[in-house]
Amino acid sequence: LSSFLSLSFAQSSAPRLEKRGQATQLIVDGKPFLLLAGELHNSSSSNLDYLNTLWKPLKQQHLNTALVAVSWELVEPQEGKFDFSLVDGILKGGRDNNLKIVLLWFGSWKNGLSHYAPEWVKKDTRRFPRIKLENGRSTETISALSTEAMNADAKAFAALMKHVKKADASKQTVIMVQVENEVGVIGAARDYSDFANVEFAKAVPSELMQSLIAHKNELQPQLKSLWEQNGSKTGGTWSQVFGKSASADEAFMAWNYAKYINTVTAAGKAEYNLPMFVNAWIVQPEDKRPGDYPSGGPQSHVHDIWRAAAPTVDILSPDIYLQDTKGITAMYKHSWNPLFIPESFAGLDGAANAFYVIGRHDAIGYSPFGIDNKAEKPAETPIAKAYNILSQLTPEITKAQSEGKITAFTLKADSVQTAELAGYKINVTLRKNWSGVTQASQGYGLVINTAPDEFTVAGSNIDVTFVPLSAGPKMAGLSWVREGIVENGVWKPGRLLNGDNIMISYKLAEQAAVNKTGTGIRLLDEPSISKLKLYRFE
Ligand code: N0T
Repeated sequence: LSSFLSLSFAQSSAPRLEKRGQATQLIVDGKPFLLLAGELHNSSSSNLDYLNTLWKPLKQQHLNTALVAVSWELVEPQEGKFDFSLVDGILKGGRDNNLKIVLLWFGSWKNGLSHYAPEWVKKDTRRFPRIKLENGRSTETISALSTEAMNADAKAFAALMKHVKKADASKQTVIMVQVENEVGVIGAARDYSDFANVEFAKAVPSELMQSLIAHKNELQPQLKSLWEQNGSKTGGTWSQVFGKSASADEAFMAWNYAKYINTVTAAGKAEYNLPMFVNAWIVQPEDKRPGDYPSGGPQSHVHDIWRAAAPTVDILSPDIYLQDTKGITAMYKHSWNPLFIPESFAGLDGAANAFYVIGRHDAIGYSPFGIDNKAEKPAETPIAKAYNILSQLTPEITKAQSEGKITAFTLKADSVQTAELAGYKINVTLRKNWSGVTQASQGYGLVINTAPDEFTVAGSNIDVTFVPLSAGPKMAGLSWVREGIVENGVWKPGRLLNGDNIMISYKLAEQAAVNKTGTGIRLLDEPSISKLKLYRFE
């Protein structure tokens, strides 16, 4: 009985994704958790002496989580012989340094290729067939249509998750797992091996057709129009349903990758049911067709195919190495897909993105890639400063996410950005000086509605004004602004900000007339938190 009790306790309290109000959140130790994370370089966790030099600066950068690779080649160097010593070292490093861990399973694929498969898999190309390109050339990529490879990968991943459960379920260092890394065919739109050609000529599985039909009104626009352009068929071959273009090839590969990964994920979850996600190497501006970018990976235009084929995958995530964070995150956040950014920028861009995705899209977290790059002063990096603020505000932010009472901004150009929240239109511009001249090239911030007419504003280098949207006096000014910090979960008020420390400008009267706003709040370069109350006047 006691073992039954402890087992069910461990299971019921395991990290999980849960819909709380309007947001899907990652629940860790019973509370919503924001991943203020960073991903280590690919080889950093292949040697413990090396890895152990990296932990300290992560904590100094205010990270609460590290994304760390675990590779198939090191976990199962010989078939059926498992070695989890590196995994144990990663868990110990996380615990000793008070960091949660997200494991990245580099199994069959890493950036499209199969470099992380064990040697016994790599060299057995009969048992584990490779993708062939259109010109007949072989590749270093395991075919997503290989059942043998899928089962071998699933076995290894299940063994990993079984070990993690045994070693960690009572401590919960590992809070999420990424299955594979940036999958998809590179160099061709699909697998052109003989067996893949045979499959491609067959009918689209009815399981997929049924799912597309069931979700007809919420399909991603690109897939929807592709389907419609080809006559909205409810069955037929891939080319009949999705057309003669490379898009049919990509749809076919998406189905096959997602099916394969669903099997791997399900095998892992059967051992230890942690939240699991996949990540996409997204389409780059210079890419012309699938295969220029990994074809079949979880691109937003094939999300509906992934949704149908991989129900055990909890999140389809974008790796963002492009400037258009707003466009990309909008494409990845759906009513059924929470947002998590496993790879992106550090630096000022990263600081701004972290605020933006968490405050605007209810993201469960953010993670710059290559976080183990040596920083001169880790505690002073833009990410450190942003995460410091976000970690202080985490309970307030996650509550506001679930209540729909938070918004966020990131801006580089000197234009006004707006959002509506709690009966106000919020205008945000880059920080100006007293004479109205822009003082920064990147600004970011989040705004939380805490009570009627009261807000928490946090961030850096922005001016924020409020315009009432409800009936009554048309302008809003500041009743008061109070800076502060959160210590051990408690708001510690600092100075009352006024005079030069709010958004004062000699153009105030003009600004009021033109923008129809009263005085607002100015966040300086050093990221900070303030609370404020508005009053209304005419
Ligand atoms: C990422 C990272 C790491 C032609 C690159 C980004 C990580 C992997 N791949 O440093 O290798 O493991 O997931 C792909 C970015 C696409 C840009 C292609 C430009």
